[in-house]
Amino acid sequence: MFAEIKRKIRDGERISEQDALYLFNSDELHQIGELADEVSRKINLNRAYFIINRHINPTNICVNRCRFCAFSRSKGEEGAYEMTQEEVLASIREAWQSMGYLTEVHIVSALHPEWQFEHYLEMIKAIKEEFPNIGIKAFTAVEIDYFAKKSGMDIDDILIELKEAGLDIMPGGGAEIFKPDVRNIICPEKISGERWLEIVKVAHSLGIKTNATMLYGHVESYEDRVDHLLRLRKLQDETGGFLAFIPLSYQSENTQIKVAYPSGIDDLKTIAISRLVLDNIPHIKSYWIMLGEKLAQLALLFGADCLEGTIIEEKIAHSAGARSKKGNTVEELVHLIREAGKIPVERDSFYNVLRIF
Ligand code: V47
Repeated sequence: MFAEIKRKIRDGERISEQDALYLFNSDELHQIGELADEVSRKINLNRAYFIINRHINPTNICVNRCRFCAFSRSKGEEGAYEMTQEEVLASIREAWQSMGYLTEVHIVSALHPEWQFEHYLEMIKAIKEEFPNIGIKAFTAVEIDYFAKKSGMDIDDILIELKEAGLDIMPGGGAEIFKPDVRNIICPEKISGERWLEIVKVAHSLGIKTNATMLYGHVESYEDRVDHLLRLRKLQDETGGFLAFIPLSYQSENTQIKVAYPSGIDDLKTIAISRLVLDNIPHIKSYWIMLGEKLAQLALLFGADCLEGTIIEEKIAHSAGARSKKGNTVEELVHLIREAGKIPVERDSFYNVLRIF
């Protein structure tokens, strides 16, 4: 079976649902990884990317209380916070000063009960006005749906206004696992997987590139993961709008779903199979925040080609017990990539090359 999968991949044929399931159930990690690395090198040569960016979460006050999330709070609850627009701008100024410059901000908020769509629009406008050259990656499909519901506007109009205000691309969060029975357990209040895909499709049709994620290692089965990957592959065939896929390794501390965290083997296998299934998505991110720096480095030999970025202050995974640092230096990211035998490449939000080390 593995030989046949290898033949398909080498002949440029797609692997099927059964093939992907076989790989998840297989113990042939080295072979799967080697094949994924081969594919990765075909797409991205011997490069591994990173970006000088800052993550900002303007609030953690959320009307949805997903059971896997340790970051969100209800209004008035201990630990709930809201940043002012000025605090958001100040955090970018600070990041710019400490890093020398910043290429991107990644903004993911929560579904705040009172903030209106205009608040987010003003945020993007103010950032673009002060930092016209910084790429803005902001708001998941879940937030876009919430803005539309709150304002009574259509998804198209929300996205058009955000784009005009300066939004460059959208992050891939909120996808979790698309299968409804899993979603009903882990995030019953969240929009459906279908709706997530629908909103992303609209974004792509308006020329807004997005990423996609998959949260794995909680209650889902391998079948659910394969279903998730195949739905993304199908949408990408239609739109070509996904830039990167990021498998998110579940962190369970302080959450309502307590399970043993995914093992390193599972993490590497998931990265590798993602690379093999998603033959039409150019980049696979090894998210060092959730994998830990050292496993994320190893994943660069298992099909991943991007370490995301410097991040500076990560909150979502760290609320749930992530053991990695909250941010990283360019020197350390370059070191991790070099020691993996890859060429470190600094990129912008669209994967244009800024610097080759
Ligand atoms: O949407 C929440 C996930 C996501 C937990 O697009 C958790 O470039 C693990 O989407 N354990 C936010 N994961 C992070 C995200 C992301 C990160 C980096 C880059 C990009 C990109 C996107 O984190 C959420 C949710 O799916 N999440 N809680 C948890 N306990």
